Amino acid sequence: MTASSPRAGSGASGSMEELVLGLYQARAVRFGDFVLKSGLRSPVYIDLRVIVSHPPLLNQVADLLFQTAKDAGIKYDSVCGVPYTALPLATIICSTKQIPMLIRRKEAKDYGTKRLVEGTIVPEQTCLIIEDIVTSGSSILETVDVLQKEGLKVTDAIVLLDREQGGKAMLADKGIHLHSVCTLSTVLEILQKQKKVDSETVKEVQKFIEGAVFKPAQQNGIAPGKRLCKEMSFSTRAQLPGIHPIATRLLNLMEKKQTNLCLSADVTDSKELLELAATLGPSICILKTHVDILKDFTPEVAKELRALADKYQFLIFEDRKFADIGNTVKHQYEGGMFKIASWADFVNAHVVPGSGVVKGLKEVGLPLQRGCLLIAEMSSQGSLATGDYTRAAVQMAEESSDFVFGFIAGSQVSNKPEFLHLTPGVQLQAGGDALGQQYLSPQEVISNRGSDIIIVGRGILSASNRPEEAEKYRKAGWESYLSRLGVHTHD
Ligand code: S5P
Repeated sequence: MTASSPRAGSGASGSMEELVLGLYQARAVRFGDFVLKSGLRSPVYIDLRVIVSHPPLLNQVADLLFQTAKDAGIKYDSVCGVPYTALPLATIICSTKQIPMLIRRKEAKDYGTKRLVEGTIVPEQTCLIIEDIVTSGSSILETVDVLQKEGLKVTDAIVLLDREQGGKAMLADKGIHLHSVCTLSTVLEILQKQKKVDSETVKEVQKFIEGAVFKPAQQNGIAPGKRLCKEMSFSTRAQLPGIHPIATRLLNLMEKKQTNLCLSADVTDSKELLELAATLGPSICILKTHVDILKDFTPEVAKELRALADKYQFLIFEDRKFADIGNTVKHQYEGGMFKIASWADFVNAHVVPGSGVVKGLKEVGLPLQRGCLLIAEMSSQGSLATGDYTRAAVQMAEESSDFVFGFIAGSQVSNKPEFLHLTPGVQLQAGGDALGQQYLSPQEVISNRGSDIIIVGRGILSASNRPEEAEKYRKAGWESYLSRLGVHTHD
């Protein structure tokens, strides 16, 4: 028996119907028009947390999960539920079947001081993972990761409901076999048969699911867990509820000017900077400055740059990379000779100081309706901004989305469409420089790695005809965005 075939643990299809109807009656599965946490609209909403309020259903689900593991012949020493919904399920299984349980802590903040797994860990023993629902498989993988770091073996995961959005393949890619009690197709089939849902809705849900499939890295060339298909357009994202006003402005002007090119105006002469802004202005959505490399900065330069930004409709991004305690960055942002906050639409910050850096910047920037990007990854060789560091940056952004609207990163690091991704280290020709910079093509960055905006400096600045070269980059970036939009379910 394949684990994902429509089945019930007891083997009778009647039990499967009973389960699905139980879930429907408990309102764990609902149909309508929902806006998901990611901002996507969905015709189906599944929330299995409610089953704790229905003890018979809770017991039934726990039993089916256990039976599925048994039928698949999995051998294991302990059980761990993916927090939080699966915790009571794992508890019931372990209590009724007398199996040792492990609890994974979800709070990742105090890595150094807190245990990440509670219970007795016996290295080399096998732990079975229990989960309520799987979409991309990323929650299960997080738990696998934690358990494996503790020396445990993890080979299998049992899930109540597989949404069939690629989670099984994503997990298989990481060596984890996913066994599901039932699939979303089975749920739809049963509810349609029971006349709880009409065929129109079923078709709509099927279309939604097909348009949002996650694929393993080697199939799509991007990191696991990334949304490859059914991309939202920039203008749709501009209207997402709760999106930062700077992101809205930027996305709208990108769509209007058909450009996702940010010019990295790394010149040392103010006149040259203003000339670049005036001649390349129509081709770009952002002009990025390093104001501290200008040898002749005056407040007048900032004023003129601001006027050109308003005339040609681009945003000004001061690439200051703040990286100090909140109180210091506040002064660096607001004062000194550059008074960055008074003219730059947005800035960026390293996350290494912790959330204080964002809090400090926010005190100055929020009243001025400014925004901030966090540096989640860097383009330079040997960058330490990877793995847990990148994840911490994403978490920090999510916690301050009233001020932070995106990332500097080499690829899409968050699948929340309200966050923008800007990628430096871009040239039409691959390669690098002598100081560790590494270049990728616009196509690679936008189409394959899921970023939104290319940041280009020397690729344009070293050309003899800069406006012509900027247009080349604009076209390459925009076409890559369009091709990404055009990719539907299959690549
Ligand atoms: O990881 C990074 C982050 C940034 S903001 N790598 C980068 O190169 N940058 C900046 O992007 C860098 O400071 C420079 O201003 C620009 C890249 O310039 P280019 O000439 O190599 O295109």
